Amino acid sequence: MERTADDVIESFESAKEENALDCYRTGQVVNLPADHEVWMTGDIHDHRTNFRKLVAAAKLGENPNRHLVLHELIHGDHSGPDGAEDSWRMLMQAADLKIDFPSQVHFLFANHDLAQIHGEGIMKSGLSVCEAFNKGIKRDFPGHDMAVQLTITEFLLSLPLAIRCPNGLWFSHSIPTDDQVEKFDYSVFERTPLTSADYKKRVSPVYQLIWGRKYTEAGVKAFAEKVGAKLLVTGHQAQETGWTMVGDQMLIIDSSHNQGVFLPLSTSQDYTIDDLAERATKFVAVDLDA
Ligand SMILES: [Mn+2]
Repeated sequence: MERTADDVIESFESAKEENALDCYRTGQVVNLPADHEVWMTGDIHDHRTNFRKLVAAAKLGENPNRHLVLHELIHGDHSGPDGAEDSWRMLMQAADLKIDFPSQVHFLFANHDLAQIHGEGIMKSGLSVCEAFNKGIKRDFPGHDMAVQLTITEFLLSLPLAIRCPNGLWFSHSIPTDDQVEKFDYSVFERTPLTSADYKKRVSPVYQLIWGRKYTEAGVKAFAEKVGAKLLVTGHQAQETGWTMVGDQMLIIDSSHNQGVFLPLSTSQDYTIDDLAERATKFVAVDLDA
């Protein structure tokens, strides 16, 4: 069924409110309860089969103590001949899922979200992914595209930055680079509401958190110590085989292709990095008809 602009705006507004009211959220961090399950994912980038598998396999309705973490859903490969790209639909499906399961679905703010808010910054095959995204909205909501874009911006700004579990797991889209770890403004995780200064390009804490790459084992260790975490799981960096380790405290996972993985975990069990890697589940191995 095609959705009207009013209907889409209402969904994103309700999901935005659910993000703000998330019963486990304090400031910009979601603190999951003990003895629950959490399925961490990597970037999805409008991979529709993986998203469908994830939601179907998670059976959130039948598993009230199971949480699903979603991030970097937008900017994928579904584009029309006019360059209009379609990933607002996946973002809306995720927003609807948050409305249906407000205490079980949690988002992480990612750099493609920030680029979309700023309306610039990421090119793919010579085209701006943000312009392509807006073009899709313009095509699907003629005359209402600015209102839909605005509600999407507000929804994206409502996403938390990190998730913690009682067993010392920390999830965020990425972490700051080594040279930023010391001076990083860690108060960003507690402050609310954040201001535009917190989202500024390059210099802001949000930007540094979600754009960081090429960190070393020492950088990972320093960041984990600063936030009081034992193990970090992030996305952000593409992984052909699904995941990679950085030292013995960080796992980077990718959910945007069929060799991609998700990570079903307990919020209380004591894990090592090898335990995490062992739990990485390939999307290609998820057979919904079985
Ligand atoms: Mn990213």
